[in-house]
Amino acid sequence: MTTTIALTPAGFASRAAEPPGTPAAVPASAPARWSVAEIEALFALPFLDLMFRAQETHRAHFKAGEVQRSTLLSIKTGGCSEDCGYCAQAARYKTGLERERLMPLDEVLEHARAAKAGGSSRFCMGAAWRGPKEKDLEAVLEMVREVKKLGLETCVTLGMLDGEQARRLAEAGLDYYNHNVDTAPGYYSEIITTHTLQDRLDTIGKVRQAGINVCSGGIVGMGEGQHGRAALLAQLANMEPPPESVPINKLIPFPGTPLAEGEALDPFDFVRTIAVARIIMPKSFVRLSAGREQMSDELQALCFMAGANSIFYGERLLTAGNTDAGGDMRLFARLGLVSI
Ligand code: SAM
Ligand code: DTB
Ligand code: SF4
Repeated sequence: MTTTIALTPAGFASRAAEPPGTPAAVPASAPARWSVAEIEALFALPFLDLMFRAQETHRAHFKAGEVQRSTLLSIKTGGCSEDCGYCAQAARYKTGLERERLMPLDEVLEHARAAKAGGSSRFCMGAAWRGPKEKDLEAVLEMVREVKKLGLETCVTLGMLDGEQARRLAEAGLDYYNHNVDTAPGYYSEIITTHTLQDRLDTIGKVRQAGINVCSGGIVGMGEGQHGRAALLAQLANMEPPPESVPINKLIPFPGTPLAEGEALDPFDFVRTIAVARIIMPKSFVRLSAGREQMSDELQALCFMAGANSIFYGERLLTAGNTDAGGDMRLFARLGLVSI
């Protein structure tokens, strides 16, 4: 993939078959399966009505104001074989990122101790792989065992897994596996061609089967449109059960990637995405994820009101910057948010 992706593929973002003003059915209680049309109807609610419903749902399932904090660490940066159009770590894009080897265990533990001392409850280790090779997996299993001993919850994101790899991660005591579906089913091949959405779903299935909690979400602001955001959330909400943790990332446009030049998302559409995720996945932790560094305190406060109850905490995500911990703690204090 060398050219910039067209951000509004013909026939995708618009629902031309429906006349404008078609009455939107907004179910009052959760249906067994959410249709994309029902989710679009939620997106179409007046902003304040949507926020009210999201708050009601949030308070019925969680303590208002409690926010979980996870710290991320890139344990293997860059040089990835895949062509995900948003990713600074894909070897094929000239993003200026230096490829690094797998981080040694002692260095990982130093970061984990700092995360624990800073108040994070979960430590997430990410690797820029299509999937782990045997030697790499062995090293990651050791990291999981040792990080757990520090009293932190563990999460890893290593790309695609087979059943045996998932089983071994579970045996090492892994708490969460992050594997995002990333975008709408109908848009996936516009963004990624080196693996399929079905590959991702297969890995998620294996993680579930191994008894590991699922962390799966996506990225918004890649030109998917409101229909695309509804379709992204539909596939998450209709998983049985939905993921325990749902990261909602706002695209960080990296120079050199095919998605570097797209039109920025309206911030209220980002907040709407959080609110709809909260309503249709009432028991999941919804994580306000990538893109927070570019958000004002006021916009983040709206995201918390919309039902976000988890963040990535610490000055780095994987390769991109994140809001600094001091700024986050000041914001928590100003808003009366409590870390869990
Ligand atoms: N290679 C593994 C994989 O793809 O699952 C793990 C690492 S990958 C970087 C983890 C997730 O980071 C992706 O699924 C994507 O949702 C998110 N991500 C990557 N680049 C991003 C960007 N530029 N903006 C927002 N989120 C991004
Ligand atoms: C997720 O959904 N977001 C995190 C985590 N899971 C691994 C990653 C965000 C990456 C942002 C871009 C970067 O740092 O390179
Ligand atoms: Fe980036 Fe993961 Fe895609 Fe590799 S598989 S290019 S690390 S998002």
